[in-house]
Amino acid sequence: MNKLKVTGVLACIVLLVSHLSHASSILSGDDGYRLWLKYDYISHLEQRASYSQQLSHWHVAGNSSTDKVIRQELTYAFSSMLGNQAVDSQQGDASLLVANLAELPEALRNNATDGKEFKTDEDYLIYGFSENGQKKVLITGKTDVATLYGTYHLLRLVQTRQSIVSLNIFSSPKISVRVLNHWDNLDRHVERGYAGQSIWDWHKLPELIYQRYHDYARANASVGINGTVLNNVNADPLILTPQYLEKVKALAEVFRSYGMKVYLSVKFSSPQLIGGLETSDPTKPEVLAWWKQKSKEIYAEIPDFGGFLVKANSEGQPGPGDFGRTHAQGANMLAEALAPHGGIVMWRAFVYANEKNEERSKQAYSEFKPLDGKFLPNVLVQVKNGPIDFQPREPISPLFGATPNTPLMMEFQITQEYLGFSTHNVYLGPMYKEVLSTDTYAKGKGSTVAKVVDGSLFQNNISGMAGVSNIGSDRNWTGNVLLQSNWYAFGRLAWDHELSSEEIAQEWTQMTLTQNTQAVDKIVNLLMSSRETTVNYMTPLGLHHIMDEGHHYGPGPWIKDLGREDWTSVYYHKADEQGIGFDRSPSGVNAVAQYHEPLRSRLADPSTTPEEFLLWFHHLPWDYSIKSSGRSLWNELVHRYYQGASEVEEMAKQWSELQPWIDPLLFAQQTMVFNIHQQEAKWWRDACVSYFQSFAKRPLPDGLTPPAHPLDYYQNMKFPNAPGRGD
Ligand code: GCV
Repeated sequence: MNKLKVTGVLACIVLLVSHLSHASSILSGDDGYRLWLKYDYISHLEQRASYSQQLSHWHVAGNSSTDKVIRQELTYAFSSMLGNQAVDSQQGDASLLVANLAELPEALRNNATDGKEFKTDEDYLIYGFSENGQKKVLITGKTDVATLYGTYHLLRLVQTRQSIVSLNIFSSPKISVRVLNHWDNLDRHVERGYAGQSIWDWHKLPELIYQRYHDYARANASVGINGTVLNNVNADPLILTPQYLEKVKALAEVFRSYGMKVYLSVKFSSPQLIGGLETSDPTKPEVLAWWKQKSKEIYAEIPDFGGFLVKANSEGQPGPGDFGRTHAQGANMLAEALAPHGGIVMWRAFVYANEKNEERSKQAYSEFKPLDGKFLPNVLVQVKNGPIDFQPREPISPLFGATPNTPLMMEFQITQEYLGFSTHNVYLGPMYKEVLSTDTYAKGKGSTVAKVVDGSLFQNNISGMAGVSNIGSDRNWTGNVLLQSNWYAFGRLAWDHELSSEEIAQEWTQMTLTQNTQAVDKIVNLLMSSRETTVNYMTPLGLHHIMDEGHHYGPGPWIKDLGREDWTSVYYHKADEQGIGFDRSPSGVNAVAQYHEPLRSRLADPSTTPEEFLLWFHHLPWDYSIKSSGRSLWNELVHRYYQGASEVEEMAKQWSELQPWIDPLLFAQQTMVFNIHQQEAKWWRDACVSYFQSFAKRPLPDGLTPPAHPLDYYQNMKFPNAPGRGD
């Protein structure tokens, strides 16, 4: 064989091998389906022995369908983590006892509950005690669902290798309604969904119940999520027809055992669209009668139905405004229909209309503030965290703290509509925490958003938090395993907003990815900085809504001339030769007036506005001096774009070093995601820097590599088939 031929053969082999290394057929392993409930075998001998000793005999006292779920979970978890060393046994012999408070022997109940007040049916207690010289653990609460939550807590302790000796953990949810919002259409398209199709196979329901429905409910229960809104807020009225209610009922029956209620998004004009009425005016008796009858029909089939979520008079959806009525009149009519059955209305405050001729960030406040106190007790007004729309960073919505007599429910987005879809690795725990810990000053210092939302600030008797789901039919549920952490973090924070995003990241990592402490630290660091990194390469210094039009995939700061001014990017950044930013101060649209003092004055002045919100509230000259760095605004903007993109490279590098500790399949998949993430962060950087440079007309700071292509290259990129589009 001559040299040329040898080189040729070698090249073929190299090509084949590199091709194979991307072929899934040679890799088997963790595909992410098991989420954080993997229960991997505890390979450390001493650890396993110590847990086995403590958990060797367990007993679940009750016999409800939830108790059966607990039994199944313990059987599965212990056989998986400990080998078949733990057995379901008699109550007297059990070292782990799961039992309802009411059924406990009096002495044990008194000792265990000493000084603890069980305020809700979901509160649980995990209590370690000794009996006849044997160490035991009790999980108890007023209901079987409470003990299910306690069981998941105990399993989490084992999964994160914590001690389960002498436990005395009492936990009570800080928020009562903790729900996912699925923006899933009945044809299985998920609006703003980036993980495949809807997990609800409406066509095959009610007969076909996928195991996935159970696993979905298990995952939710394990983090304390107690409800799900099955369908898109841009609602199809058909959901309320008998044909679909039968399917809803089938799902409700699965979820009930896991403590999850089912809710539905409803179209306000349903009485006309499916009820044959001539109007949907909430003041007309026949309209109320229709909703009452519909509610009766639903509760006859689903006695624990949660209630309705409504998007009204927003982005083309019908609402009470169509009949000259207020949001309160619309919400109250539905609330009246649901009240006899114990249902609630979650009425969204995401409204903005052309006719009002008011700046978009101000409209929700203007419309809802005057309605404070006008809603019935079973109505929650659901408010997005920021005043515009789930941007990588927004100031808080000024509605938080503005309605002392109306409970406000938080709406977070878990799916990444404006955060790079499912190929950008962004852990949202820090963002949720940033919002929740922001001070509204509504009742003086310390009036945090969390206290508004959990009802403690204004003593509301109902509280709620919703997360727009990132779940789809993808085998790994969320399109990218790292993004499972956002579903997880949402649930954990909805239960207890005082947890830190770091501890949540840590427990999620240990349960999902690896037990190696060094690797866990690395991953937690990577997760913790990921959101700030994303803000840097997408929307630094308070820029917002500069994504490409419609689908919101990729950069589009040049977008203009759409049906509405406030759908364009140029409306939001207002870049010109003088400077950049939206003047929402008193010299501009005065959106700051909607906040309480001292926030209002702080945000009114660029020198006291936090830098992360500078261009949200102010239009500033390109040479404005940035306090923290001494750079000019132009140089700072460019610096942050470059910093963000290089941080993603660093994240990818960190990830590549984790190979020894991560399942090979999961590692390979995630590595490919990181490759996309790196490319897209650079794309964001280059497109935005080129575009803004065309106004700033200033050079890039020394030492930076200029964008790879001219501006029109980025402007001409088109993605007509980007996933998750709204209709
Ligand atoms: C479900 C944004 C999204 C829409 C979404 C809307 C809403 O505008 O782009 O897809 O509609 O918010 O929250 O209602």
